[in-house]
Amino acid sequence: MKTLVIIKPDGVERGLVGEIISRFEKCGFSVKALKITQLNRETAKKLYAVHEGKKFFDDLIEYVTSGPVVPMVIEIKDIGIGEGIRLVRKIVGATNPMEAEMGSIRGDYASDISHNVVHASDSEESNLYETPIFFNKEEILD
Ligand code: 3AN
Repeated sequence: MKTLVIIKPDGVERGLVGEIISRFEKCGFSVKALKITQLNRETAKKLYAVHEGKKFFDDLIEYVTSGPVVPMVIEIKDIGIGEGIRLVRKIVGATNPMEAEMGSIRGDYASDISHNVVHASDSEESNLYETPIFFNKEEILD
């Protein structure tokens, strides 16, 4: 299965890009597409469309456009999409860093729900929606 992970502006600024990629690689994932880019407001709103209208939406857009992000498509073989996404979420940790297990990326590196270092697609549908925001088919290796 393949899925999308984004290192958010705080993760890039704090120099955690290598560490985060390494955690996925050590778990058996390989990188199939990778770039560094800065989101404009329109793209950020598209990415987080499910949160539109929530009280944290404006701050979320402000934050995710505040600096470079590193989106990537990672792949793991012989695992179905549902199970693979569950594994990615386990490596990433819970949305609220206070609930994220130590040993997960957010458990180890985040303390604030609004600045939680990484984003990972949380379902097959969100992956299908989010991946093309960053990569076209030709940019993702087979
Ligand atoms: P995740 O990133 O774990 O998939 P989502 O998609 O529910 O979580 O939320 C997207 C982002 O919105 C989170 N990473 C976080 O930055 C922000 N967010 C979610 N819930 C809250 C909240 N209650 N207060 C502030 N920010 C939030």
